[in-house]
Amino acid sequence: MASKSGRAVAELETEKSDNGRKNGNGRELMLGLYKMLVKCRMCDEKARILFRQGKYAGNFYSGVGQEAAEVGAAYSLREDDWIAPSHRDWTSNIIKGAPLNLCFAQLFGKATSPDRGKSTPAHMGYPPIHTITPASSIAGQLAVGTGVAFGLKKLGRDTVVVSFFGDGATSLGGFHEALNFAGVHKLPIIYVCQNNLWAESVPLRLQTALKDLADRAKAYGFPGISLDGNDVMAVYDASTKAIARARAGEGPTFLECKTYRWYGHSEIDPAKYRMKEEVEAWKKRDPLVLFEKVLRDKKLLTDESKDKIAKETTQEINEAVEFAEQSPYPDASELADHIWAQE
Ligand SMILES: Cc1ncc(C[n+]2csc(CCOP(=O)(O)OP(=O)(O)O)c2C)c(N)n1
Ligand SMILES: [Mg+2]
Repeated sequence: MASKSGRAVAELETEKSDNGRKNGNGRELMLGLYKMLVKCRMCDEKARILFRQGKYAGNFYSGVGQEAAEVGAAYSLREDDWIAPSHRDWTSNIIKGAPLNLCFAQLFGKATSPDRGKSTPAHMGYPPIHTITPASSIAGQLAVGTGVAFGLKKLGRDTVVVSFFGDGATSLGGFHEALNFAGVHKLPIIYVCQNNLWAESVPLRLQTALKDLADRAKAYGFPGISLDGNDVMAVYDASTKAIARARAGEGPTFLECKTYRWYGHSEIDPAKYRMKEEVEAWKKRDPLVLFEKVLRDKKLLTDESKDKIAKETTQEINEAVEFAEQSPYPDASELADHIWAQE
């Protein structure tokens, strides 16, 4: 798939900032995207190590390999916009601006986490930054995100929702009901499908006879676009346009990001159902390495600046892990607190 990076950057050179992240400057934008990709990759890899060290219970669903789709889709969101993440989107909280301390406290189930240790580790939401705790049932979160978009429209706000989900979710009834409703009511929502070819051990060819999942949007009367989900600028470009469309009241867009998860469905899945060759071929299309090459060609990244970014990120992560480790577990007495609204 051809990269859209060149066009996207040229357009962004003249674009005005609406979230403090674009700064009307392609250079700053690209470096910002790169740093976020690195942060998501390093946090995710750290989360995997911590799980294997037995530092926290439950499970973890790694998004390594899918960072360009995650970062590209959510990076240009405004503070007051919303994200409805699924099980593999723990890092969407990081992209939206959650402090790393809270993200790692969430994994550890500590009292300092946003839900005070109530949800399963990777099911993180954080109300102040408008990320919604994932619903565990696949496609369940699509109804929640769509409901929030409906509420925003009723309130007359120009805020939008990014809904993240996988290829497997598109086979379930909840997906079709949510998209149908959003099409009818022209809701301000961007449906971002991370098509990683597998739903746990079920391959895409047993999920659908379609070649492009984006074609599903035709049935609901709004645009569907298939993208190289490992090209961060291509995803950013498409997502920025979809967000602008949603803000203008023109309704939803479906973005299918074709990508791949490097590891098992979760940390307890050795993923023996996949061919080694398939995994290796996708690893050669590492979204970070692909973008690094773009930056080096534009003289925006050197060995030195790359090392500096990695070192600073490592330190930030280490401090957050220490905070999480030292935080107390919630007291048993608060088991039933924060579940029902207080009178
Ligand atoms: C309704 C329902 N069925 C099954 C599960 C178990 N489950 C959790 S994630 C998952 C796979 C989802 O695949 P996909 O939507 O492609 O997302 P991915 O895991 O690839 O990111 C399954 C089957 C569930 N949580 N909910
Ligand atoms: Mg999948």
